[in-house]
Formats: sequence, C-alpha cells, structure tokens
Amino acid sequence: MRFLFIYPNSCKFGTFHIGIGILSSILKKYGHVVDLFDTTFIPEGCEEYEFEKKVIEFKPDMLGFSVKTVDCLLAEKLYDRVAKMNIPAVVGGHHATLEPESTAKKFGMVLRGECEIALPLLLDKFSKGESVLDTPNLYLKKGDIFIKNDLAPLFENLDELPFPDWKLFDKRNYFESPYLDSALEGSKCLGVFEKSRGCFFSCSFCSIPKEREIYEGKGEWHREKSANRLADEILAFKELYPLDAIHFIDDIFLSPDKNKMAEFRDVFKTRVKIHFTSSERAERIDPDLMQMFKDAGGYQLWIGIESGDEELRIKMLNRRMSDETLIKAFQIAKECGVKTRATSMLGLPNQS
Ligand code: B12
Repeated sequence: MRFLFIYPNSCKFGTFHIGIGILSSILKKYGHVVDLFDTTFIPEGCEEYEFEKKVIEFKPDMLGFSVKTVDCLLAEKLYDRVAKMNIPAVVGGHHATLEPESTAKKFGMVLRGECEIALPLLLDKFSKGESVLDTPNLYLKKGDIFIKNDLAPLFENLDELPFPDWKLFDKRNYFESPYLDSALEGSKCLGVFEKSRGCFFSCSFCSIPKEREIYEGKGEWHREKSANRLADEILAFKELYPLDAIHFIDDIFLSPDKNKMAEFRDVFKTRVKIHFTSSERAERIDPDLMQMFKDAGGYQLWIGIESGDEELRIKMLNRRMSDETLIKAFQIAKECGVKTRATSMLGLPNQS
C-alpha cells in the first residue's frame, strides 16, 4: 500500500518526529511504500498548494495525519484541499487520542494512542480488502454511530521497537535543529531520541495524565529502553549523519532505578561519547543521579518551574514542589557542573 504521512507542523519548530519515524519503519518492514508531507520548511500560506502537488505525485492509497491540538486547523485545511480525491484518511497523535469524536467526524478514521500495533494491522486489513472495523485503537463514524474499539496493550518492551526512519525527514531537522541552541557550543548535527515513555505525574495543564487514564489496565505505563539498545540506536543514526549532540524528549529522564542510571552512565561514557540535553522534574533530582547524568555526557538539563508563585504552582498547576525544592534542584545541577534551563508559563489565570 502507498501510505503518506502528514506532519502539519504549524509552529515550524524543525525537529525530527519520533512517532512518525517509528511508524514508517514498521510499515516499510511490512512492505508498504511510505512517504511524508512535512510542512516544517514550507512557507506559511503555501502548505495547501504543496500538499495537493505531493498527493498528485505520490498517489497514496491512504493519508495518515499526525495531529497535535495546535496543528488541528492546518490538518483540516490540508485535508479539505484534497477531499475531492476521496482518499481514505486516518488520524493519530495526541489530538486524535484526546478528541477522537470530532476528529473522526472530520477525517473518517482515528487511531488513538500508541499505534505501533494498530496502524500496521489497519493497513493489512485495508490492503486485503477486509473490514477494518475490528482494528484495535480505531474510532470511526459509521452512519449515526461511532465505533469505539478498545486499545491494544501498551508496547511493553521498547527495546523491540525498530529504529526510526530518519531518512524520511529533511536533514535540516538535524543540521538546523532549534535544540542546537541548548547544545554545547559548536555542535552541528543534533538527533532527538526517546529513552523512555510514560510520565507518572499529573500537572493540570498537561494532556499526559488523561492519556494515562485511557491506558488504565493496558500494561506498565512507564517503560525504558535498555542502555545498550539505546546506544545501538544512536550509533545507527551516527552512521547516517555526523551526530555530535543529542536531545532526549523524555518527560522524566533520570531512571527511577539508580542501577539502571548507573548502567546508562557506563554505556554512554564508553560507547556513545556524545553530550546530551534533556528534561527532569525538580523533586526527582538528587546529587547521585545528577552526577551520573553529568558523567554520562549530560550537558544541560531543562527543569520545569512553570510558575514562580508557589501557591499557584501547587494549587492551580498541581505541581507539588516548593520554592525550596526548585532552588535545591538548580543548586545540585550547578554543583555537578550541569547547565540548566528553566521552562515557565506566562499569563496563567489570575496573573497580571
Ligand atoms: C518532543 C515533543 C515536542 C517536540 C517535537 C514534537 C514532534 N516533532 O513530535 C517539540 C519541542 C517541537 C514540541 C512542540 C510542541 N509540543 Co510537544 N511534545 C513532545 C513530547 C515531550 C514527546 C513527543 C514524542 O516524540 N513522543 C514519542 C513518540 C513515539 O510518540 P508520538 O509522537 O506521540 O507518536 C505516537 C502516537 O501519538 C501515534 N501517532 C503519532 N502520529 C501518528 C500518525 C498516525 C497516522 C497514526 C495512526 C498514529 C500516530 O503513534 C506514535 C507511536 O506510538 C510530548 C509529550 C509526550 N510524552 O508524548 C509533547 C506533546 C506532544 N507536545 C505538546 C504540545 C502542546 C506542544 C506544543 C503546542 C507546545 C507549544 N506551546 O508550542 C508544540 C507543538 C509543535 C508541533 N507542531 O509539533 C502536547 C500535545 C497535546 C495535544 N493535545 O496535542 C504534548 C502531549 C505535551 C503535553 N504534555 O501535553 N513538542
């Protein structure tokens, strides 16, 4: 089958999309022909025209939109542009997971949640002309009713994921990545990787707690790759591009298990030897873990403050950390020689 992924990146922040990358590798393994329409480097206003051109050229049997809420309007415009061609479409990503009904109404098919299992199944059935109605994760409007299928279990062993299809994306995602701003000065080629999945905190502004709820009873939420599997992946990327900086997209980076973190340090020190940046929660930072982060090649750590108002942070944002905890976390990082970057939100309700 010819499958066209669409990444309607309205904010134009140019970084590799890991989800599409993994799904593309899986689909190619099953023999499908995959391409990508990524709006990241297309000037604003030209996306619809370029999309129509791409669809005419590639002739997909199915369109696969990856949609975050902010990108929903752009996704709809793109879809409308080619609607007359009657190509079936499936939508995945966080918006589709959280808003399946309105998404299915607009586009037809939705696959909720993690789709490493569901998407190849959908394509398999579709290409054989079989009914897709029993595909896990599927949400679909059929006449006046919605088909709402159960989710496949969470992909348990992240070591079994294929390496993402890095070549599917424009190489500017690596050589002009905005994450290079946080990397060691002089770095030229940055790759983004995931070490783990599944944040177990419940910040009120974040969509992950809702997704965790949807996955209740479907397997272990927090999962981690082994250090050697992760190193293999990074070194495979390095065979393709001259990688000299890494950003990990994990919501929580330091392993809950200190032995695992020690293993990560040893493997990264000996096999990978490339500096990296990532994010972490202030209350999870302790001197031992921070030292291991540094020794493994950790260059900069992003720590969420979100609001400098302790009461608002705790009561409104449900981030139960005191000013003291935050200050201590930054101090520990500094003592270990790790640079820090704070993330904060402006204009929260009731603020001047
Ligand atoms: C890395 C990251 C970024 C990076 C890179 C984004 C990217 N290219 O994917 C950057 C910094 C650019 C970024 C920016 C933003 N982000 Co962000 N980001 C993340 C983060 C931390 C990890 C995403 C990731 O790579 N996950 C791992 C991969 C494997 O998962 P995945 O991409 O979701 O893909 C899986 C499924 O979604 C699904 N799937 C995905 N695409 C498709 C397509 C099809 C056809 C199918 C069937 C399935 C499918 O299957 C995939 C494999 O299981 C998540 C939080 C999280 N833990 O997921 C937030 C998150 C996705 N971001 C979020 C937000 C809000 C934003 C911003 C709007 C922030 C802002 N204010 O500017 C922008 C939007 C930019 C944009 N257009 O993408 C929200 C989205 C919520 C929502 N309702 O849509 C999240 C969930 C964070 C949150 N806590 O709420 N982000």
